[in-house]
Amino acid sequence: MICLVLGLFAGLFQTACSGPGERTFVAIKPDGVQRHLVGEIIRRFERKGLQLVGLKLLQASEELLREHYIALRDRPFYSRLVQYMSSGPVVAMVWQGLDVVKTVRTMIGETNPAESLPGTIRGDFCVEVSKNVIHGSDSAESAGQEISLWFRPEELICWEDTAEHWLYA
Ligand code: 3AN
Repeated sequence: MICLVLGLFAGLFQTACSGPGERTFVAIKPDGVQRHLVGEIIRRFERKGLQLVGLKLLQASEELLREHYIALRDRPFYSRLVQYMSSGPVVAMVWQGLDVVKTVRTMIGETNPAESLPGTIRGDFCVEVSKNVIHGSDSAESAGQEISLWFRPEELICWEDTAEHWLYA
């Protein structure tokens, strides 16, 4: 009974968690992990002022990846994309902040690295669209779907970010 009540309180705390802004899903793809870019990429988001609320290294199943890329299922590269994404571990993350979906997409750059400006992650670290290092949700709606596909609610941590006072008016 006590456990049930404590669990309910924990659940309430999770859903009541309200930092500034919204959340987005980010994945460092197998090439990013193999090329030891994990620290560099996390460093960029942290320095920007975004808050990390979920993080794990995992070998994604083909089933998960097929679902994740379901909108691209009719594209000729779909199978290759799923294969590439399952070829090694990925780092899955959830970041929170004001306009975080847009901010992260801007920091990532264009889908095609050749069109990504220097200073963006794809502009700085890759050359080919089929090995473009990182994924970031393209809208608040897909962020919500992707976060619940990759993370269980209890894997997302509500924590007080003391930098918030210096980042937001
Ligand atoms: P983004 O990742 O920039 O949102 P999407 O959603 O169009 O771009 O594509 C998802 C992923 O599919 C890309 N990150 C890339 O890995 C792969 N991809 C997109 N276009 C191509 C293509 N023409 N050839 C091979 N892979 C592609």
